[in-house]
Amino acid sequence: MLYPVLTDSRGLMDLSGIWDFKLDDGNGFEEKWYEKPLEEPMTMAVPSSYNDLKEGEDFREHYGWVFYQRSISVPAYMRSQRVVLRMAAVTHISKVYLNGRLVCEHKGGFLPFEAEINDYLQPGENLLTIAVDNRIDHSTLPVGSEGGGGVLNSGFFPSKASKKRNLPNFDFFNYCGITRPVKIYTTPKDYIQDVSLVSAVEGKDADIRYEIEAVGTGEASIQIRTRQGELVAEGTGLSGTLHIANVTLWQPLKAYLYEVTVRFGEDVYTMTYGVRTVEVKGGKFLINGQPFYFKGYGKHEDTFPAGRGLNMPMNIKDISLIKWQGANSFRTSHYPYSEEMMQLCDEEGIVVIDEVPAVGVNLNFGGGANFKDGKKINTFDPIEEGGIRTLEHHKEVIRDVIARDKNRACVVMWSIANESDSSGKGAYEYFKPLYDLASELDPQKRPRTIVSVQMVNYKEDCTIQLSDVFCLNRYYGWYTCGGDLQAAEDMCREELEFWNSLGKPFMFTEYGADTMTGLHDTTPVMWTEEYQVDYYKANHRVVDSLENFVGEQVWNFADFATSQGLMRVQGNKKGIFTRDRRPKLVAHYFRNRWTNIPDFNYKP
Ligand code: GCB
Repeated sequence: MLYPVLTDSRGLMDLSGIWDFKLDDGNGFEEKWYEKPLEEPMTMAVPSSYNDLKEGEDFREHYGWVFYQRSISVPAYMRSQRVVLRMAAVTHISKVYLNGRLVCEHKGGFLPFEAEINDYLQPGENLLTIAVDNRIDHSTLPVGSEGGGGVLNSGFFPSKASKKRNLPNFDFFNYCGITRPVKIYTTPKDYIQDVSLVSAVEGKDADIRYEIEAVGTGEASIQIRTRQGELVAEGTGLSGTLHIANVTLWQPLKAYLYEVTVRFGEDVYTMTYGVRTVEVKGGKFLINGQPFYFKGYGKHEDTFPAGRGLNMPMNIKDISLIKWQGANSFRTSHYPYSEEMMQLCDEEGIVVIDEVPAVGVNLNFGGGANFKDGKKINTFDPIEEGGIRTLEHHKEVIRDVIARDKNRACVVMWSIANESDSSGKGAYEYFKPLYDLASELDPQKRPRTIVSVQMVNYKEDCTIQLSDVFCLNRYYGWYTCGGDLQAAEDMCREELEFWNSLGKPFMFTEYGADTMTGLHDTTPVMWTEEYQVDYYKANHRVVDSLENFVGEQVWNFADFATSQGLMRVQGNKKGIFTRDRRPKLVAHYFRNRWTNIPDFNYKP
């Protein structure tokens, strides 16, 4: 799906601002709140998660629907074109109404969706309402406990619930709302629907295969220019191959983007495009033919008080910190990030592992989420017996993330899930079609992975058969062997030697230790800043000696908000930076390590 841009043929309006807002009291749909102005509404920022913007537990932990509303008008000269309403992300389920009529419904909180609204618009003011449901269960991605569990951390002691609430089967706060911009854009009636670009590089030259998908009739053409405006290649027709002589490649941390202009009839669409190749060969991960070493992080879109709401200044700051530290990459744990962040990574040369929101596809976790009628349920058990119901939606999110990000140079690999039950019975049958789907849909045929959870039976992990790169989340020295770093190092070495022997590239996509900033000790103990440094040193003694180990992404870039729990101190504290981006001791350790590790050819 194309990102909306302003061109000679296309109009664009951003509906960001203060909207009216109301929590559903259970009567919102029955009383048809979407038909008239909300009574006694609150104010609410769009885009943003709503949870931290008003006070009180009832608000922060609201379970169910909320209503957002504002009035819009679309100038008459724009209404003569095709008018499209586009939501970049609404978490998790939404119904969009214009003047009381349902325009569209959508499931999935991290990917864009849109609808043509010409038939719903009237001259003058129009009432736009977006109802948003934040409930998660066995059918949503991310996955939550069924039916709204109420008990947090009951542990050994009897506990009861005062109300229904979301019980995430994942470790980040269930922020929700209209988290990314809502826009209106227009196109001519005959228009460009999609563009796909794929590069092949030979010596100093590149061939760019292009495909334009268009609706209606018209002549199609494409032009590629340098950033200075010099024309380097052009073609006509809906598909073809363009040749760029003396190409400037997009390289990690040395990004170069060409300007692409596509025309179809009256319609014009412009975008940037970086030329680079990605390939897995033997135990190496090649970018532009050179063995690349990933240095970076698992991140979150998580800031105060916007929650998961688009925070452009923080995105700029984060990229600056990534560069300060000598890192070159991150994973969009655990959901696709905003289009603005992906554009920034394209511009700044940050290498991205793009993950779909499939976190929690694992009923071995979770506060009682995995028991039905007193019987243990396995993740991939038949649906009637309580097994996971995510498969169809999982296909949708893979389809949608590839449709959105397929042309991005920064994206070098798709992550199909995080910490799924990949050694469980039925896992191979569930995941094989998803890997196939990603290959089928991605014009660039990028490598695919599932980020795997630490487990005793790691040799039974179905990702061994399916992944192009083995991505491991491992906590030797924290969740196992916590406080005994010698044992941690020994166990880590034993497992990693197994992965190294398989002949494919493998890497850490998570490893880390919770650390309270300001806690210090001469003898490093868990939670101190010194322990975090020693934890990483122990792990590095192992990975530096393994030739197929192609990258280290720490958990996490910064401290982040989670549900409340006995293991969380106002959130997860494994950040290299605090939530407000101050460095912990370990940030300096990594700066020193990473500025001494080259981006290419680190391993012999
Ligand atoms: C994991 C998860 C991540 C958690 C992390 C932790 O393995 O993938 O979402 O936040 O562990 O800190 O426990």
